[in-house]
Amino acid sequence: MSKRGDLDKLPAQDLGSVNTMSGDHEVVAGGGLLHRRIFLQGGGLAAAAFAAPGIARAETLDVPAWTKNPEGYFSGYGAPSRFEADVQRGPIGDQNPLYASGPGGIRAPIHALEGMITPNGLHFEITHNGIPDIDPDAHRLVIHGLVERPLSFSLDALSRYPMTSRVTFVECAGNSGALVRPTAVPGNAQTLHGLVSCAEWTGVSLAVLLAEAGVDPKAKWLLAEAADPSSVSRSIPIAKAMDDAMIALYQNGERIRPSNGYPMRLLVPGYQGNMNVKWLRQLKLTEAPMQTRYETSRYSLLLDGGRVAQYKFQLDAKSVIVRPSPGMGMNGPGLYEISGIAWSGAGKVRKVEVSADGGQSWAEAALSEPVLSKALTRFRMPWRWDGGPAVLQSRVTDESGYVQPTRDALIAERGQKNFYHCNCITSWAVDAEGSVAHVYA
Ligand SMILES: Nc1nc2c(c(=O)[nH]1)N[C@H]1C(S)=C(S)[C@@H](COP(=O)(O)O)O[C@H]1N2
Ligand SMILES: [Mo]
Repeated sequence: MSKRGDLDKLPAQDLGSVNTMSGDHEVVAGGGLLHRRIFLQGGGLAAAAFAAPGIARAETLDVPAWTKNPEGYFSGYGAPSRFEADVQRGPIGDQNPLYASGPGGIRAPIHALEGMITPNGLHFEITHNGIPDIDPDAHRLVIHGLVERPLSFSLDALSRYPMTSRVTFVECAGNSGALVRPTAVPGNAQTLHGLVSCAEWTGVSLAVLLAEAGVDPKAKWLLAEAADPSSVSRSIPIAKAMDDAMIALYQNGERIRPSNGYPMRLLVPGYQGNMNVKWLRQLKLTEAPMQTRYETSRYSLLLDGGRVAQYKFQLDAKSVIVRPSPGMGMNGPGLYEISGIAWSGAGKVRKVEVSADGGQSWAEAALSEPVLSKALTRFRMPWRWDGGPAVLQSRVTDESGYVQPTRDALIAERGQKNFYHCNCITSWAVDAEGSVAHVYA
């Protein structure tokens, strides 16, 4: 690939010496899916099998202009190569991504990234009312309510506690919600599924701070409230707070970005994005949930028959193929690597299966290490595209045994009245010209 943007051509790859009937290049499912062992360490044959037209016999080694010009200087804070300028977050709908203030969001370019970590400048963002300009020295986090000792922490004070790090995803409960619409919208991986990102977050375990304040046994919930103009506030079960919640201070090694909650945010791994309260300023321990706006009017699931599923916090397992995906044309028949991301709010990804025939047959993909609990997991699947129409799907199973549902199954269970927690299988149709589109299969 010469560029990473929307109009990429995937590299055409030569079948070379691949024997589709034997050994490591065995066809294991319809549409030309090959055994994942081609990617596993020690497989050894991957390089030869993927020999692409871009690889030529080496005869000369040019000395281009850049080799002769020692240009370029250090910078205090680095930026990506100018050739990567089209790797950008994208607005939601028609909204201007450069809004100066107020509510909005911006989606991560998941189709243009690799591995499991989202660079900080590309992490998706949702803000319900602007991005506050918080002075870290003046900011305080207050823990009060049903505690023995109400406490107020400066950023400095928090930084004196032992810190922990964990790699975890944050996903908006509204991510992928367009898939409940009656007809398939012509979106791509970013516009349909870009409200998820994954970072290494470092901070202080919430259990440590709660122990410091002394939890009253009557406390069953805590209200987490923000210092931004939207005052996002959510009720968090005390069990989650004591389990793996964190007051995050760092994002991928540096201070959290202003738009992601600087100088501190609540992190509740695997729970609805909205509960990861950014710009956190108070935790109030209570006996019961507080029925805040963001757990009543929003982020609750309206079901058929006038019922509402409230306090469904955990995000169920989801996966999506990002390469190929709409906007990336195929470049002739041959071998391709299908690459995608999978995650689950319940724990680790156990396996991802891929189909090239619209779900009639499946083959297991290779998972890239490390596979971490409640983190994005990269999967890869070797595919020999014969140049004909194909429908690509991925289906994740998590360590709890939960299997990502088909769209029909999800709608049968929940109806189409709400778009939250939409985690059904996505279908990308590849046509004979090699263009890729979002379809319902
Ligand atoms: N204070 C505050 N916290 C917030 C929000 C907000 O608008 N204000 N948005 C929430 C929503 S809806 C989501 S999906 C996540 C997004 O986190 P991110 O912007 O770091 O990706 O933050 C949550 N925390
Ligand atoms: Mo969200």
